Amino acid sequence: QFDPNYVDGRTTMVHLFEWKWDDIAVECENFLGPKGYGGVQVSPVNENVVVANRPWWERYQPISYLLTTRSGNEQQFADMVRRCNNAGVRIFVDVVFNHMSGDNVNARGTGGSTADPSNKSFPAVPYSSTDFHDTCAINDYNNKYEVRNCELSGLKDLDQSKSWVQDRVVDFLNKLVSLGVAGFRVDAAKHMWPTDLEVIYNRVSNLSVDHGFPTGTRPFIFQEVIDLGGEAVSKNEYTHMGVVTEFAHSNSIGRVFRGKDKLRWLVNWGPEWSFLNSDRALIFVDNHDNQRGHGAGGADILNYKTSKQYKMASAFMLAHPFGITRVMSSFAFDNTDQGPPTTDGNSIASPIFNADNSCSGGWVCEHRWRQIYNMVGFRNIVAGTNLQNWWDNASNQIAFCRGNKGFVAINGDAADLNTSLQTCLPAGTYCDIISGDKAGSSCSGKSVVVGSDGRANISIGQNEEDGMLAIHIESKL
Ligand code: ARE
Ligand code: CA
Repeated sequence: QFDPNYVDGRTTMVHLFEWKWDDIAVECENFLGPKGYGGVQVSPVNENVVVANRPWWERYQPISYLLTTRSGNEQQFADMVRRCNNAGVRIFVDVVFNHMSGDNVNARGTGGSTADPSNKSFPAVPYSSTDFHDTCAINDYNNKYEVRNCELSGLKDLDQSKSWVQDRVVDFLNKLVSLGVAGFRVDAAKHMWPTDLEVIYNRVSNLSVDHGFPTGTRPFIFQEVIDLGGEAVSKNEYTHMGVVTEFAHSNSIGRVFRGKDKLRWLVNWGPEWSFLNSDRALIFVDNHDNQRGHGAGGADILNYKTSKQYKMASAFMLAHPFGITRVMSSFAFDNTDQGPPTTDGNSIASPIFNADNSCSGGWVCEHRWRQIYNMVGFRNIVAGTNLQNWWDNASNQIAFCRGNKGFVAINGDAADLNTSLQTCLPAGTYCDIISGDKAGSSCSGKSVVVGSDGRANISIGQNEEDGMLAIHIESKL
């Protein structure tokens, strides 16, 4: 439940927010597999309420556990999981079972089911009012009973201590396991009692041997618990049964790369920043909530719109040994409710791919930015090594090695970085994977000449497109 179950040599998942299953299948084969991504977090797969103007968040209002959404149907989902597994890429499902839909008259679901959420009636499951907590609102995050037994944003709050509810949820999760998924993001875990979750998790089957998982493999479980301190519910209540989303990481990395904290202080990045231990922390620069002002973190969170700082923060996260990393892949948005690009106002549009790997058609595809996917490759290559030879200029210029396999330098100062640094790499000429790619014996970006003492002259101008540089043993020319 703590292991992402990646294929050997892979370390990082990407959240393909609101992508369609058919598009994800192709992406696994054409891009994610070849570039070394380990998995995909997909948007919720079960039927949700249809909301006028189709905001993205309608998918967090379940109507049933039928596998039909705007991303595709069950057959398309099954096909995607099979093809991604074949490409060496795992699928993690965002599962929503703290609640069902909020109030909605004549609610209709994406699979055609009807429901009467106002009366807590969801016949397609079926759930009726006795399966829910009494109606009350969460107003006080210092009261854990309220946080767990009342309604988050008016969403009808399921009672996970009821065996009927447990059975329906376990059936749903086991169905996904039988289709070959590798684990789950548990939405709103903070709003469910750990003892109830434990019962549910323990009843989930081992991963499917028919889909290539070794006998006895537990699903990877990462739980969405927002804990920036100062509330009744602690992230530590959940770490004995799975990994937890570390929002303090998202918040802190945003502050640092927005210039509210110095890069030199990153020297002790990890639990000393009050993060969870590395093997329990699911980390990210931004997620689908806080990139648009939902959830936690507010204005400190970086997203694709502040692209230079965003890429620097992502490079640091991926270069640093701490945590289990997730890359966000967004659609472009102007307001916080806006849903994904569509062809007709309803059907989700497919991304369009440009010659330089980037996307258009309303999709941002941060995971296809060279500075990000090359750092995913970097993380795979240096896996298992320690951070060593930390250097900083007592301000915002930093550098470090990952064993004798990789080196990264970051310049967050309003001044050029131009100095000789220890790279810990064997002598030779290396291609900087941030400014370019290695192709055969040539490099489309900057080259770095490492001497027999491991030192190299490192130069990152303050006005360069990117504020970092990275080389590793496989980028040697
Ligand atoms: C929508 C409308 C609401 C309406 C509701 C019901 O926006 O106005 O009342 O529907 O009709 C997402 C959106 C919500 C949306 C919901 C359902 O963000 O806006 O509501 O879908 O469609 C808390 C939770 C945390 C949660 C965040 C958003 O603890 O679990 O709020 N995050 C997950 C998902 C979200 C999703 C849900 C849960 C619901 O990632 O995408 O909501 O399934 C402090 C606390 C945090 C708290 C935060 C914000 O920081 O520490 O715990 O997070 O404030 O309240
Ligand atoms: Ca609850």
